[in-house]
Amino acid sequence: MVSGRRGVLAIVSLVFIGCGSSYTGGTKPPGGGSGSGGGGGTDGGVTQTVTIKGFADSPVNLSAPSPSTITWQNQDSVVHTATSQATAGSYQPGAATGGFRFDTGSIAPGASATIAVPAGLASGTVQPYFCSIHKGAMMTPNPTITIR
Ligand SMILES: [Cu+2]
Repeated sequence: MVSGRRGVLAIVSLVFIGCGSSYTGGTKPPGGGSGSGGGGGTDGGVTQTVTIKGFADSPVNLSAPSPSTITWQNQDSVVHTATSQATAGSYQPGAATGGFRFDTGSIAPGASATIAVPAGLASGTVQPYFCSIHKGAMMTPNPTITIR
């Protein structure tokens, strides 16, 4: 009987874990992880986080491998996006020459969104982006991703 109860508890906790994993509310230490050393060779295994707080993306210029993954974490009380633009200040969705197009869509307060940096991008390529809601009203209106 005890074992039966344990079984139920195990199932319940598994369900909770399952739900929890889809919500990326975990507290990752922002930025600092340049020392992600070791695990080389995994395809796109690098994930970096940009924090949006006080209408500012931080770091404002992110250096990212190709391929890799970037997550934006919205710590403001308003909705933001991270949307690629062809030219800094155009505030029109697009991609820079040799860059890549992306759009997180609306990121609710407290939520996060992830995009993939595709493989095969040339080192040194600069891809600017913007918040499609606040545009020039952001403290960092034209943050960038630079392929390293
Ligand atoms: Cu915004």
